[in-house]
Amino acid sequence: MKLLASTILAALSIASARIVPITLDIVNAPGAPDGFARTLVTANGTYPGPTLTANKGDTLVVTVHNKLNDPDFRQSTSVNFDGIFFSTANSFNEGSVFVTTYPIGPGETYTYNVPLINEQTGTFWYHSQLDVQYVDGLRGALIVYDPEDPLAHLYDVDNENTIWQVGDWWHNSTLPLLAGYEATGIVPVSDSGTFNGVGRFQGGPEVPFHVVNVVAGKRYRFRIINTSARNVFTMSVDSHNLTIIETDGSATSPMTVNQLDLLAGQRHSVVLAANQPVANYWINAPFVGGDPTRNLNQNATLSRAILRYAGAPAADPTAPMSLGPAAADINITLNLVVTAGKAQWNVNNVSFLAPDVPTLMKILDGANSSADFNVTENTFILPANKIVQVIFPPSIDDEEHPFHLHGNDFWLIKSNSSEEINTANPIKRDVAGVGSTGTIVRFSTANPGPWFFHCHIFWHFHAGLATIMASGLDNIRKEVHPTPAWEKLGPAYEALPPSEQ
Ligand SMILES: *[C@@H]1O[C@H](CO)[C@@H](O)[C@H](O)[C@H]1NC(C)=O
Ligand SMILES: *[C@@H]1O[C@H](CO)[C@@H](O)[C@H](O)[C@H]1NC(C)=O
Ligand SMILES: *[C@@H]1O[C@H](CO)[C@@H](O)[C@H](O)[C@H]1NC(C)=O
Ligand SMILES: *[C@@H]1O[C@H](CO)[C@@H](O)[C@H](O)[C@H]1NC(C)=O
Ligand SMILES: *[C@@H]1O[C@H](CO)[C@@H](O)[C@H](O)[C@H]1NC(C)=O
Ligand SMILES: *[C@@H]1O[C@H](CO)[C@@H](O)[C@H](O)[C@H]1NC(C)=O
Ligand SMILES: *[C@@H]1O[C@H](CO)[C@@H](O)[C@H](O)[C@H]1NC(C)=O
Ligand SMILES: *[C@@H]1O[C@H](CO)[C@@H](O)[C@H](O)[C@H]1NC(C)=O
Ligand SMILES: *[C@@H]1O[C@H](CO)[C@@H](O)[C@H](O)[C@H]1NC(C)=O
Ligand SMILES: CC(=O)N[C@H]1CO[C@H](CO)[C@@H](O)[C@@H]1O
Repeated sequence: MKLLASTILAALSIASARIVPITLDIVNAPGAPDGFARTLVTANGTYPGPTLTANKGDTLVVTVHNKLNDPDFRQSTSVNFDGIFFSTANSFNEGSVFVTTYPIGPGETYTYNVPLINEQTGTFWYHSQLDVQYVDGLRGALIVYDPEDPLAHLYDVDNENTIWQVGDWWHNSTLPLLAGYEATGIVPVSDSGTFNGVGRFQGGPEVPFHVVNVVAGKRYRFRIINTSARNVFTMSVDSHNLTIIETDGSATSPMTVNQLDLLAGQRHSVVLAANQPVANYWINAPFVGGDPTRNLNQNATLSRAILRYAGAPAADPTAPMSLGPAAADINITLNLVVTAGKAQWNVNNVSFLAPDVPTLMKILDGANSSADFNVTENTFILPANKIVQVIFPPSIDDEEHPFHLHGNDFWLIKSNSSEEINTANPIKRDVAGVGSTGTIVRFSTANPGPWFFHCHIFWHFHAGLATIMASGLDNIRKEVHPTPAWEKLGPAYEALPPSEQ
């Protein structure tokens, strides 16, 4: 009897598996996600592309017609189904160009046959896997539903309207951005963040924020996808908690938080109980990624959407656009990367080289912007009297780097030894380990100066693992009056024979 029952069940589940035919036309299309008009690379003309859905065990048959024809963009393409498992036998349909396949040329069609294996369910996405092409817009959600979801009792609503796609957005297209990156080593800083394809930039038009409609009394499963190419998004909803029930396609034991960070390529399902008074509430999606002073269009506060209860007016929330607890005025992400096989370290792809003329002297002589410093000086220009948050994403090597700030101390918001983010009563110190789990610190620029911020392993320091946090340059010029003895050091040093330098 037992054997028979399981045979019937197996037969039933095979019978319920469907073929899901999907057509995607990859086209150049005009768009203005954050109000700035440009040409995009899209699936079916929209950013994000159409949401693809399937059930556990289905087979996606995705026919991609490459209709790209704009010579200002790469015209080949390829689609990867991010997070979806592929069997060895089917690895050739996985879409990674020059790893598992070739690109699809313009005018060509390819059909990806994607059986969903291993009972995989959850929140996924698809994107171009040709170089950085997805930055131009070819990104979209892929949801694999579980008709027998063991977590179903935790929520009432889970449909195409409960998907939140947050992404970073650039006004320029990837070919010039890449050229700039290759020339300077500076990863392009995004102009804006988008929430389900809409956003705003500083000084831009007031593009209506995306509205998420809810009905009081119901519980919603929101599937949040970071479709960004760079930025880390921090999600929260005013007056509401979020209960995380899925990360990256795996169910988790429910954990309630008031905000969550979406790290590299992560997806989360969260349950939100619409249990507050009928009104409009902010969904906050501020992001960090690179030095915001390198792109004055960027204002992470404008990255947001509206949670609107049925019965509330069609208006913005009346609450201020808060920055979250103990807000940082400026976020900087520092990525530490070693060049394999070489004694070379980079911070944000720049290997620090000490300038010939000291930074302080350059500032006293009028240097006032990044352009006044060589890229290799990795000098961050910061305003005075602000709180600067430095995020070190998890680093990949096996050594913890003791990062040390000169002239000041910092608050240790997240240490490498803990997942806890403490903005309430963090300790203060001036050295913190940066390692495989990521570190966050905040410092104040109330004491302006060109302050070194570097790895205290001096071999690494020598190999380029250093930056300069230069704050309040006008204040420095006002307050620093070097002595004649200091003024003499430079000419005296320059006059030395190399053997004595
Ligand atoms: C994409 O557009 C094509 C052509 O209009 C259409 O046949 C197809 O169904 C669309 N795909 C999706 C997933 O909506
Ligand atoms: C894109 O980059 C190119 C090259 O740097 C520049 O000439 C152009 O003005 C940029 N366009 C936009 C929209 O930023
Ligand atoms: C959110 O969670 C906190 C801590 O568990 C709790 O004190 C608070 O009442 C919750 N808020 C809402 C709106 O459920
Ligand atoms: C978001 O996802 C993209 C794509 O996987 C990833 O490159 C980026 O680092 C992620 N942003 C972060 C760090 O959250
Ligand atoms: C960013 O936008 C918010 C909301 O409009 C505004 O309050 C803030 O001043 C802006 N930030 C900057 C640096 O202008
Ligand atoms: C800095 O990042 C935090 C999240 O870690 C965010 O709450 C805050 O809004 C960001 N601030 C700015 C100015 O972008
Ligand atoms: C230096 O730059 C700041 C803005 O970053 C500006 O307010 C200030 O006027 C500049 N100072 C000089 C001397 O140009
Ligand atoms: C600037 O950096 C480049 C390497 O990127 C180096 O070759 C050049 O000598 C530097 N110039 C100065 C003035 O330091
Ligand atoms: C901190 O980082 C180091 C180096 O990356 C790692 O070996 C160590 O396990 C990390 N500590 C924790 C608690 O994760
Ligand atoms: C300034 C700098 O370090 N640039 C490097 C950025 O990364 C590329 C690719 O790894 C290198 O070729 C550059 O030298």
